Amino acid sequence: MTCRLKPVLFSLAAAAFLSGSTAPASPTAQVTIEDFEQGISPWKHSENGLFAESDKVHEGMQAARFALDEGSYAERVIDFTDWSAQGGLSFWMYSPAPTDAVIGLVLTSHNPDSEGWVYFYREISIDWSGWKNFFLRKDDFRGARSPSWSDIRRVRFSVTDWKWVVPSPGDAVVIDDLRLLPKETAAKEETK
Ligand SMILES: [Ca+2]
Repeated sequence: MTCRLKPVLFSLAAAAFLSGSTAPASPTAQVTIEDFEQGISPWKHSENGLFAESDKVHEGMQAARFALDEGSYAERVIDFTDWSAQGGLSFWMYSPAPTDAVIGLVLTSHNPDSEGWVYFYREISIDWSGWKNFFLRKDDFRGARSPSWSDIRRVRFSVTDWKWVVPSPGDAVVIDDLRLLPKETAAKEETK
């Protein structure tokens, strides 16, 4: 009888553990938004705008190559939408050489009182070579039409959408490891 109870107890413990693992992330947890290990299929993108990348990778086996051509964009729906307790966004980007390109990073939100595109955004100048780690706090973004950090629905890289973007035809960057940051580590943007 005792022996037959053990699997039940184990199952209960496992169930408790598993249910705990699906609870909302705490402010101290890192949340992976995209590591590209499953490819680029969740991404909607312009023709020739995004490719799976397995040569230049920051972590794991895959990343994504984003073209800096005019009109290029890539975006995906985000599973983890409530960023209110998180500190900011981290990602790695590789640029083979400095360019004059300026792209937009967009976090699409929602505002029931607005019919327009509701989003946070910031520009990124592709002016370095090698891997660069972006640590972006919430106040590093600007907002359009009163977006909310508790309702972030999509992430988008864009060489379109605004007059201030600057394409660099024929060039591309590699993106990897988009993560939400715990509050205490989202201190600054830095290059490594
Ligand atoms: Ca990866």
